[in-house]
Amino acid sequence: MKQSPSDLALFGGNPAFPEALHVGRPNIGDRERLLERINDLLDRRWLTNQGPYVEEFEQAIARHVGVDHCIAICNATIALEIAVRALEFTGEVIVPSFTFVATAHALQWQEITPVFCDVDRETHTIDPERVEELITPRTTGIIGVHLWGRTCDVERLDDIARAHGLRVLYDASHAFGCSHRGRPIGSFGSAEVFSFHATKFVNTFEGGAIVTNDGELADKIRLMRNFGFADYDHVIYIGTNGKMSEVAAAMGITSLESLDEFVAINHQNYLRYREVFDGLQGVRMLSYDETESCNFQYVVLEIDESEAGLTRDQLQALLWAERVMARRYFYPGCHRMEPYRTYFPNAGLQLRNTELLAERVLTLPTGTAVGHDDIATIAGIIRLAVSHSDHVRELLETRSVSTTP
Ligand code: T4K
Repeated sequence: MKQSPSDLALFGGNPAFPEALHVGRPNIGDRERLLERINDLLDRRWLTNQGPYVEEFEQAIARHVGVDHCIAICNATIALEIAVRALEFTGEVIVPSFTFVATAHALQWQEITPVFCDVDRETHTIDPERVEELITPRTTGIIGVHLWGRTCDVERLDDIARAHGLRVLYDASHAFGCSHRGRPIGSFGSAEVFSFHATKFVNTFEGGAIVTNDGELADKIRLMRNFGFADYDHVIYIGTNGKMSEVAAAMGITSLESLDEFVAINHQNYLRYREVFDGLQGVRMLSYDETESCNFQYVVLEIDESEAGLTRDQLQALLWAERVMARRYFYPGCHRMEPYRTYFPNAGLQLRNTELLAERVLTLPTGTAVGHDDIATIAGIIRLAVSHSDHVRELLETRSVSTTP
């Protein structure tokens, strides 16, 4: 069960935050335009099943990332499942463990074995060197995750895939609006999947999309998204219901209109956080390559206990008590979640960087709901905690505050 800040109340909450500050607080965009669009779709009485807003949203996404095909889906998890099936992955697929569990579930749900691969210590993305070691005769594909919007080593992954006759799918849930060597994320591998969940900087409440330049694959995905219907009463393929609703697409279109503003705010927040954490021992903030397009939607810290004097979990407990709901993405790593921990109890032995990062990473609130004053206060709490780490540890122990929220 998730705990609320009051379960952890240590200092009784920070007066600067009468309401908790959350990671993933949605960006809303132009509320009036959204409501106009909702009125339009109600007037039209066309609420789902490839309505005009979904068409418009798909075209806008395809244009934005420079691909031929965008298929809007009800969420990124179903999008991954459909893409996995459309790419005819079977047997084993190599995937990082340091990701949101949906990446692994999309495979296991279809009885395909996710073979967990370690990530690179610096980039947090799948390590191509390790990928090669995991290829077996049963391997049919690789899923790379552009974690935090920082892109995978797509060139190396492509080379490996080509050499072994594999296909690559990218989970680009974090990477809409990002680029790799100047090319927008969306056209790498056989297909890429975006998430437009409420917590993403561009959102459709719930939503996702598959983008590809492969026309045949796109046709298959469109069929799969709609029960395999090729026409009225005419089913030619196995399919599911992966459709996006009109209200979701209306939110998406509205959200896209504010994309530049959202990125600018995330960027400013990122720069502000960098400034305030500069030189703070044991607290390392992940940087983004500013020569690339970037959405800056995650502010990611690595806490090194030996220097900070506090574990990541102790710091998180303190922040929660102060109503800053920092998150341990992606703890504890998919391989330590069910059913994978039962299936592969020793997987961690091969996942050194994953294990390390799962213990150290903490993400902080950003987005349009977070102001510069909030950032200064959050940083102030963290600085204070690190500079008085002995005292904080003692407090956490004496007040028996759980350090594992
Ligand atoms: N692949 C990757 C790499 C992903 O990160 C994700 C999703 C997926 C695939 C699958 O995409 P989708 O199928 O969801 O489209 C959240 C999101 O639900 C999830 O979409 C996201 N990644 C993941 C990183 O974060 P939780 O379990 O952390 O959600 P929850 O309910 O704890 O909310 C997160 C934070 O956002 C909280 O601090 C509260 C805040 N929040 C959330 C919602 C929904 C709000 O303030 N308002 C809201 O409306 O998974």
